[in-house]
Amino acid sequence: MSNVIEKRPRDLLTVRDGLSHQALQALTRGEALIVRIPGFVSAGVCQLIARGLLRQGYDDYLNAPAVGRIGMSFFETGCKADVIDQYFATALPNIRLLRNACSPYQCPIDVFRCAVDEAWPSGASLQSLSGRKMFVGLSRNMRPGAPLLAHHDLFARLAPHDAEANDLLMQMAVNIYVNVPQHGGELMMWRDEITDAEFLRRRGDKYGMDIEPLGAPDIVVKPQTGDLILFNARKLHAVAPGAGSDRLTLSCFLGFRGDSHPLTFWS
Ligand SMILES: O=C(O)CCC(=O)C(=O)O
Ligand SMILES: [Fe+2]
Repeated sequence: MSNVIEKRPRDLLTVRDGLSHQALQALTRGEALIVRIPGFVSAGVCQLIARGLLRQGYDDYLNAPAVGRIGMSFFETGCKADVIDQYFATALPNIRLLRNACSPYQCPIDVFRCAVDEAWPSGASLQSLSGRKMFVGLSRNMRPGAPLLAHHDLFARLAPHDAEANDLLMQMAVNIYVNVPQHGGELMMWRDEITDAEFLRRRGDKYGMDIEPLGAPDIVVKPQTGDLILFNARKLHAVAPGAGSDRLTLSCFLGFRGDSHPLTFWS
């Protein structure tokens, strides 16, 4: 008879002493679904960076109308060769654009990249795809009233023939919350995973699935300004519409390929 007790992952782990190896391992070992690090950026600096981002200005996603962004998400390429070329041509210029938008403050994604490299024994670096450096640090603007539809994020779907996109053991989503509306804007997550084929069928011609028919989410987290939140992006997740002000984030993915492999960053 087995005396192994199956342990359900903790829904949310709040870490108050900053990003650490243990905090990252809680996710990679499946011990937590969401890790929250409060105060990664101070509220005062967030306010100033928010101004810089809004001054820079947001364009809508090519394939997700009503979601504003600075920089391009690899998700927008949708396996189209010309959009993939556009993504790589703008990757490094867009990293610099975001850095300038945050200036004279440090771009929080740059600080995050250093902190992960320092915390993870095998280090961490910017993801390349077939020798081309990817973009990292996408800023999203969810305007009042706009939800982010339910979805999971899967690198391999977007680069089915690239080895670097097909050897991930986990894809973590990373968000730094630069401005959070007073009401709404919660991150919602469902514990059950669905296959990508089922996801693509159920989302139809939209980028994600409507939230209502999914029923109540298993986990709801209201981010606070300055939070760094990491989660397992393979779980269905969505963002509730906010009210009052824009919901501004800086984001990336973090790829895990095993304890002795470097982590990688991309957007
Ligand atoms: O903005 C958020 O809280 C989550 C956005 C998201 O879907 C992601 O980072 O993968
Ligand atoms: Fe996502």
